[in-house]
Order: sequence, then C-alpha cells, then structure tokens
Amino acid sequence: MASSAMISLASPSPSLSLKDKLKPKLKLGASVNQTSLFFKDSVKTKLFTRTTMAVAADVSRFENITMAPPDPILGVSEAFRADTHEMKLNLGVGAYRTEDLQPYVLNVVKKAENLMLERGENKEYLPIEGLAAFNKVTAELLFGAENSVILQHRVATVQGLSGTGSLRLAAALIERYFPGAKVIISSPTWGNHKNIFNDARVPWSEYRYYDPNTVGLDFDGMIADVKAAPEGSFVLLHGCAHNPTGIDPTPEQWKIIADVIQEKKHIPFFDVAYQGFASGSLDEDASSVRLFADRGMEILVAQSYSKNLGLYAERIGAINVVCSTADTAARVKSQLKRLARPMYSNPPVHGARIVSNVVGNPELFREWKEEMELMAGRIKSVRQKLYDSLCAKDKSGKDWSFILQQIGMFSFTGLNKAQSENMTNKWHVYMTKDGRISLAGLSSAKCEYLADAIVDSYHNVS
Ligand code: PGU
Repeated sequence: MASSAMISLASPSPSLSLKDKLKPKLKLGASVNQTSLFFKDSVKTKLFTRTTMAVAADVSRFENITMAPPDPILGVSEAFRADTHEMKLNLGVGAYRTEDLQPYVLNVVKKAENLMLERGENKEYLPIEGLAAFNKVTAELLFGAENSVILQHRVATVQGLSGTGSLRLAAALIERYFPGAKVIISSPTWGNHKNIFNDARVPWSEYRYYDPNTVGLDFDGMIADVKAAPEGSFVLLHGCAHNPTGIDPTPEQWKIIADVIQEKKHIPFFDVAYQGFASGSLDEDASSVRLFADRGMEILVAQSYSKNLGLYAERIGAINVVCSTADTAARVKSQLKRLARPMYSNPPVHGARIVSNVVGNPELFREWKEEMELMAGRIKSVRQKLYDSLCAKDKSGKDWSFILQQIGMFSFTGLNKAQSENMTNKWHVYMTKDGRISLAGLSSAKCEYLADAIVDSYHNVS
C-alpha cells in the first residue's frame, strides 16, 4: 500500500522509459528508500523533490511522539464501553443518568430548543465574548440579579468553552498579567486543574484539604497552607460539591477562609461546576461565591452548565472576573477577548441560547429548578441506599457514615488504587483510581451489587 501510494505521488508523467524502469523494481519488492535512490540517481531535480516527500512519509517526523496515557476520568468511559459484562457499571465520569442508567436530556432543554427552532435563529458568528443574553443571565444566576457587583457593572463576563475552557481562559489571563503568581489548589482536586495550569504555564502548588483519617475536611491544614502561600496567590476553590471528595466547608468555615484570603491579599478563584447540584438550590450553592463578592473582594469565577443543565457536549460556561470598578471590568473583559481570539475565535451559540432561554424565561426557569431538584434528589436517594446496603453487608463495624456527609455527584470512598482496580477488574465497576465514584451513574437497583463490590475490595485487597 505504501509503495503504490508513493508511486502515484512520485510518477505523475515523466517519460515512458522512466515508468518502465520503475515497474520491475517495485514488483520485486523494492523498499521505499530504494525507489527514492533510483529517482535520486537517475532523474532530474524536479523528481528529486517528489522523492523527498516519499522519504519523509517512510520515516515519520512524528517518530519521537510517545503514546499518551488514557485520561484518568474520560479514559474510564472508553474502558467501560469495551467491557461486555452484564453487570458493568460506569461510575467514572460525573454525568447524570436516569434510574435506568440512561443519559438524560432535560425537558426544559428540549423546550428551549423548540423555541429556537420556531424563531428560526441563524448560525452567524457570535462576538468574541459570546452571546450577550447568555452573559447577562449567567452572571445574574451566579451572583443574584440584585447584587451590587451586577448593578455596578463590575463583572467582566465572557462566554467560555464550558467550565474547562473558562478555567483555561482565566489561566491565560493569570499567565499574561500576573507573571510568576502561583495558583494554589486543593489536595486532591479535579484532575484536569493541574493540566490546565501546566499547559497555561501557571505555577501551582497544593493546599491540604482532605483528611483520610476523618474522611473529612482538613480545615486547619487548609488554613495554614493558604496563610503560608506567597501574598497575592490565586486560591482555587470549588464553589460547592467539591470534586472529588464531596466535602464542602461549612458556612462558618467559608467565612474564615475568606478572612485569611483577605488578610493575605490573595485572589479567590472559584470553580463552579455544580451550581444547584449540591443542595438542589441554585442560590444556596452560590452562597460561597456571594460571600466573597459581598465583601467587595475581586474574584474570578468559572461556571459550567454541563451538569446542572445536562449540556455536557454543548460546551457552555463562562468566566466572570469581579473587579473593583466598572472601568477595570471593561479593561479585563477586553483582554479576555484578546486572549480568546487566537485560541478559538468565538464560542459556540447553541448552548448559550439554551441557557439564556431557560434562565431568562420565568416559566422555564421554574421548571428547570424542579428538574434539578429531581436530579439532585435521585442522587441523594442512591447515596442513602448505598449507605444502607453497606451497613447491612459489612459486619466489620466500619463506619460508612462519611458517605452520607458528602454532597454532590460524587462519593470519595477511601478505596486506594489497588482496591479501585479490584472494583473494575473483578466487579466491572468502572471508577477513577483515586477511589471516587459518581453516584449520578448509579441506580437504586445496583446499590446492593455496588456495596458487595466495595466491601470485598475494602476488606480483601490491601
Ligand atoms: N470543574 C470541575 C470541578 C469539574 O468537576 C468539571 C467536570 C469541570 C470543571 C469541567 O466540566 P466542563 O464539562 O468542562 O464544564 N468534571 C467531570 C467531567 C469529566 C471531566 O473530567 O471533564 C468529572 O467527572 O470530574
């Protein structure tokens, strides 16, 4: 195949005699290199150029590129798809499933899409900063429409490629305007945070967050590390439903975190990927961000609609930068646009229209909140059922109540790498190797099976 592809490249229409010379050599199985030599030795410059192309195809210029490992989260879904076992369960990716373990498109999303079809909206490019109606409602949803940061036009909001793209844009802003500044991230955190800051060339380090002994928050460790970070660091915080631990600070603890950040002149950088999914209430889940905004602090907030509106593949989210004045916000926004332009030029319109239709329409907004409560409620009920099943099956006296204390889509089981691998290899339960399971991918019917798998992995694998 390689040879024939090369012949068509290398012999458009030289002389007849040249074609004749070529044929027997190739039939005898001449290698690409021999053919090239033949060209080089006997034909003029014009053909020599073509031959060089053939040599390049033979020894790849990409030879030094090694195989990348599968992604620790999205790679789990690939492995799941390849498994044919009937009991297989995908608890890897944080994506909501119905009780039948099917993906779910929200009714309000379908209604919003119908509205869009009725209006016959066009597919012209959006401005670099995204859809104006989306940017307005997304900032209002986050801070509250009556919040002074909104009324005083102090928020620079730019539509991003979902949560990930919005975080990446903010990282680019940090890299450009705060050279050398460090981002401190929780240990552990969502795995892609490190990739995002690495690729944006923003230095990062970790602050303590999870205490394996209590399977709870290491609050003292967190505060000590935030205090110890160089003044003016960016502190990455999960607005609610911390991923992967499912452990959030209490309202009192949030106040102390805000005190320390203010004292140290750090800049809070919120990642809000689960607004509405932690408590079922959009306002309650935004209370951490609002606490900081109400103190007049300058903050960054990345938002995502992947989970709460189920718009995973639409890639819709935003980056909001709260500034001390409207004038600063305007300048920051202009620079965010400047960063976005060479990266992806302008964002996709479909998801932005869905969000602006749902959030901007009182009737659809009300329906959305109901659907979100249903989703959050289903997750809470499987959380309870898993806990009950574990208590019933595990006779060792181990306390599993931490599962009930965690919130959001995930449960951090405390299973180590080998135990997590046993879950997959023996029980066909797909999950990340840090012991995280997505309860959004669990049904009531599978709780007992999952509990069997956890008890076996916990007690029989060290
Ligand atoms: N931030 C956090 C804390 C997240 O958990 C996620 C998604 C995102 C941002 C980004 O989501 P976007 O879809 O880009 O808006 N985390 C999920 C989804 C899979 C993944 O790793 O992207 C998860 O399973 O952890």
